Amino acid sequence: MNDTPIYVTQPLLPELDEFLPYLEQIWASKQLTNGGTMHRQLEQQLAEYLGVEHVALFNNGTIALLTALQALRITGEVITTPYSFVATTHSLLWNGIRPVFADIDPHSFNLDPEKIEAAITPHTTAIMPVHCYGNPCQVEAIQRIADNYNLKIIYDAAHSFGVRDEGGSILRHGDLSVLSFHATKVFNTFEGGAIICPDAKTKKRIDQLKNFGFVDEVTVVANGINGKMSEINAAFGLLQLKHIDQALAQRQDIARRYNQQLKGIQGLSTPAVLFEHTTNNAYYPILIERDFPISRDALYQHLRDEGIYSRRYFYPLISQFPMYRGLVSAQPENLAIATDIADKVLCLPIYPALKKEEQKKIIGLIRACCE
Ligand code: T4K
Repeated sequence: MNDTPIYVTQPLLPELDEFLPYLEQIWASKQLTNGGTMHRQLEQQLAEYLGVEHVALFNNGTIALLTALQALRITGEVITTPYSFVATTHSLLWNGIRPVFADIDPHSFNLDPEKIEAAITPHTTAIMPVHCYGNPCQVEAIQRIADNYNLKIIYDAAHSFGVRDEGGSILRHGDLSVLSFHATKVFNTFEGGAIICPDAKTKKRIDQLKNFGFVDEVTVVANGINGKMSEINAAFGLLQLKHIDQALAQRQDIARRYNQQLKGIQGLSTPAVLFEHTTNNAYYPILIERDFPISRDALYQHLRDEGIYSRRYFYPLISQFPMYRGLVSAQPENLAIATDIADKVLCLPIYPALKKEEQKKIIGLIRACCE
């Protein structure tokens, strides 16, 4: 066993040799960005792979979220979760929208539909739920609320690459879904993201918004942003697609081993017992309860001391950060479940290249705390 640090994740990185032909093509074409061949191919191949109608690529997931809100002309208040990465709500602030936090469901760590309904005011225009860790939200209940109150739904699906339910891709739900292809994600383009669009008209508007609002050389219809993905990033995505099925299977194997070998530990819950649905194993969150021999933070530190960099995603809650904590909805009394989960969660390393002996070391260290 070597002493190389073991991080919570490592990017899916095919052999460098496999990437060189793509680079040669880009060099030969001299088209580096602004919707080149690689960009077009990746949009098409992703739509096929994911089983969705239209994909608009972006330079990262955050700009994609910003643009999704702009595309649907969302204003006023948006109901969202505090249990996510800050980019979720930062995208609201960048659009001058007030986030309204609602509490989460303890069986999915996603927005609780009942809490969404209770948070609606005359200013509410949309709901922004997150399929946290790739765990599907209660999409039907959320859709019913949106229909009843005439609200839009933008799913932050940053973690949800390849997640499906009985009817197909979970990315088909709501008005728009947004993916992240950041290096730490299941599928990565170094930096990148996408909006899943239900129809060609919506995709066209989104494509204009990610290109400064240009419609043609002399016409600008909106204060759009530069959200375009470069050819290098798109090419890397094309290469990733060739490896993604294997990568997802490797993640599943790792999750299964954790589930089996962390089963029955007093005070420790695994996703196998926590969640109703299976996910893409983008993350492996465990909960450390009070009857575990040491605290969550002590376990986090103990693993760190041994070179294992687990992460407390998502602690602190977004609602605890200075730009949000003054909001009435950000008060911990309003977010009891999210507060509790954030205090207990620890995401263990999971990524295709994680070696069996590395996983054994992680499991061994956790089990040793109980002896
Ligand atoms: N919505 C949600 C729900 C999200 O989770 C995110 C991003 C977004 C929206 C926004 O999407 P993007 O705009 O990012 O596309 C990471 C990622 O930066 C972020 O993309 C992600 N969520 C978030 C959950 O995690 P950090 O600050 O924890 O990353 P960092 O740099 O500490 O990386 C974690 C570990 O991964 C490192 O210890 C080592 C390893 N690593 C990381 C990178 C970047 C590598 O081995 N290689 C790498 O290149 O935020």
